Amino acid sequence: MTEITAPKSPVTTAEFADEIREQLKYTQNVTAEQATAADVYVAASKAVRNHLVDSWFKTQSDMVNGNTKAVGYFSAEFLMGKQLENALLNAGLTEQFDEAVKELGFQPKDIVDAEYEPGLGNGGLGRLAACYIDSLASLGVPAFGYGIQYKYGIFKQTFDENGKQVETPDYWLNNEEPWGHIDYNRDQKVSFGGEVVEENGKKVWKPAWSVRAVPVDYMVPGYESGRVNTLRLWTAKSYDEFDLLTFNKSEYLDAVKPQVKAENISKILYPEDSTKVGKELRLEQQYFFVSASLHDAIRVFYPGEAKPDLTTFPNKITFQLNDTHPVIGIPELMRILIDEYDYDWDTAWSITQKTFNYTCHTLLPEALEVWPASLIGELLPRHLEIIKKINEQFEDELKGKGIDDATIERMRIYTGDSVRMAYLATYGGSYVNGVAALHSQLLKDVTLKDFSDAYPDKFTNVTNGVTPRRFIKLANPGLSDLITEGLGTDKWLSNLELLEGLVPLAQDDEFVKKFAAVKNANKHNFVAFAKQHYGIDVDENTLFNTMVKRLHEYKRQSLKILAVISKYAAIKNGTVSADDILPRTVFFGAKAAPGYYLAKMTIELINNVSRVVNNDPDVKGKLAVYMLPNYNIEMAQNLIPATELDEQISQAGKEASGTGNMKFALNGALTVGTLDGANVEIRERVGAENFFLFGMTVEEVEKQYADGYDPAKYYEADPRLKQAVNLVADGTFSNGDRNAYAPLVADWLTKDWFMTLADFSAYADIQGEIEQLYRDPLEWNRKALLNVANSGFFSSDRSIEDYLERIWHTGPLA
Ligand code: F58
Repeated sequence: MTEITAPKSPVTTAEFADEIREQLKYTQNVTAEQATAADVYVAASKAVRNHLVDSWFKTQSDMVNGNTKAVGYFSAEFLMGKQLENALLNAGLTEQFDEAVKELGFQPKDIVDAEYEPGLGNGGLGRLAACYIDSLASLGVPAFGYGIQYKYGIFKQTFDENGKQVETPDYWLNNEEPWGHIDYNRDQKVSFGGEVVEENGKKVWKPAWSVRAVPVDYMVPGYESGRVNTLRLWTAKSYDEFDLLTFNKSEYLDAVKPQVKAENISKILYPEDSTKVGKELRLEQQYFFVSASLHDAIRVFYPGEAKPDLTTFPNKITFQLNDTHPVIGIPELMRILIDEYDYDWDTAWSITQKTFNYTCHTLLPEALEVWPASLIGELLPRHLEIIKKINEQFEDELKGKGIDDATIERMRIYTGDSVRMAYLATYGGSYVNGVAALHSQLLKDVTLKDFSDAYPDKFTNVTNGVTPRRFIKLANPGLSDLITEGLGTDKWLSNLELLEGLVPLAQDDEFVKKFAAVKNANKHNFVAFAKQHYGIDVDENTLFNTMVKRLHEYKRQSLKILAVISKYAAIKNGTVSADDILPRTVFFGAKAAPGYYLAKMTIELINNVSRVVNNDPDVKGKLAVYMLPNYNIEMAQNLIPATELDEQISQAGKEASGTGNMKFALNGALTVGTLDGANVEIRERVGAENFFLFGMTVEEVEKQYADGYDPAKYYEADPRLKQAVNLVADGTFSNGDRNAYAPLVADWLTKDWFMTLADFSAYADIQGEIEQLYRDPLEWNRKALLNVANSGFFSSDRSIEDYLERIWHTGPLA
């Protein structure tokens, strides 16, 4: 096998082992003999960090002193995953680390596993931000990720004895966290509330309270680029002194109230996914990190200047708004320019509009944030004034374009009682992009149609991507070695389109067999992982079929579980002969938002189907179903490489892009999916014959809505569906309790907004095709290999290059 040449590193194994020992001694204060895996993890992490410092400094000074525009990626979420292995890879220290820890008496895997995964994001949007900052650094583009260091990340998920989801707080900072450096000397003051008064003809905001935003810096090393960028996550601290007077009156809790209020701002990540949460604390969080970041960027690019020339600001940095969450940054930059730096409105507007761009990640109207004007007025009175003025200017501009009153009415940013953040972002920035070709088209045709008609040049597409470093190299070392062998180079890790070179090898049966062997080894490894983490015994001689993503009705986990139930019934009834049954293991992984009733009930149903099916001797060895708890990045890195069949079965027109679909294709799974989000582009690239397509198209869905959709009709028409629904209704999966899933069943039969029932027959039918192909391992693996070979487009490096060209108009440092 061709050896992967690690990037040159200045240290030997012996030196790196010494550096770890030094950290153990001087910062961990344990001897090498006393050290546990957790100690070595911290020590090694700090040692790696030290290796990155010089490149980090140089990147920062080149960024500030050069004339390459930087990127500021504003995101309420960065779902980073474990850091150590990634930092080692990008710093070119993997081999030294492996040998050094062995020398210290440990297995590398135990050290890497000792890291606690930070969960500072909900799902796709947060993970995308993490992939993008990895790619920015790898491409050598100077960039900041700006966000919040939540004390509590996404909740930890377990299931109770009835299969219900239980959420427990995830206090990830309970463990020593060697990556973030808290920099008390680069703090920013962020203020809230109060009122706006006029002083000498000028508006002056007199806030009621302030919090101290303190940055925690994470280095973001590029792969083989020699560049290290910064992820700056803000944590909230209180300015208020402890109120001694109140304390002396024995009212201790009242005395600490201001601290508690301030520090609450960065306490918890909202565990919502694609649903709106109109909570005051959330707006406080959004403003908190955006205000601190804007002031920080000015500090960084105009160091020590009391009166900087901020008309040059858009040449220094461009801000990408990751969904609507940071959009309050638009009026905030206006306020900073006008109130703090005395610019006139028009100059401020020109700077602001040039500086911001907006990425939309949804097609669900309810997920576009709308804030009550009263709430903004209370919390940010000056910003509400600015927003109103932006809206006036906007309406004038539209009139000037000859747009009719009814259209203007629909487009208003400020409606009199609320503020539409997506509209503010679209008007207030230079570009708007969707996250897959279909999504961007639907934004133009439907969601933001009026805007696209009025400002066609603003709209563009950047199809999402994922980082091949984490999701191929680290997650799937076996496949990585095979790719390198096949291509004769490891350059594909920074130029993923090179995977195309594998296409001819799909005709080489020996290579395909090696590919199949890698998949089987990954399945074997996952069996061990599943035993260790979940205590389950998975049969590796079955088709590994996976559906992992947030639990949402539009993603249609219901469709999958109904098909599983139908299959179970067919085996039980003997409708399929034993010979015709292809043994399958179905894995689900999904967190539901804590307040999302039907989503939580779906989890409970899956768990109970799992209990019934897995304990039924009649189906043993033929069908098994697992709802794996607490889906996170670590599970993804282990499960995706082991998966053979991936489920991307959302209702057409609802999944903006999906990024799991890309990870699976790149790891050699075949996809069963609808024409939705990036599935469309994946199928185009890997070839229709290498993708299991089923279900209605966007147009067919629209037609059904228009004609009046009746799910009961589908229930009556397909006996397989009828039987599956009946088994849920009759208590088969609830110990005879017919009420247990009544709300879910009622929803399916009377409403079924995402048309699960309408797509059921097509989905059930295509299973036959899937199973037929799987019986021919060589053909299956040939197609799976072609998925890998043709998915190079879905690297986040390519996405970032698209952003550079279409939106940011900048590039790597010289
Ligand atoms: C996801 N959105 C999209 N939102 O659903 C998915 O299709 C896309 O691939 C991905 O973004 C990346 O573009 C998403 O993950 C959230 O998690 C938000 C969190 C905060 C509240 C609103 C939803």
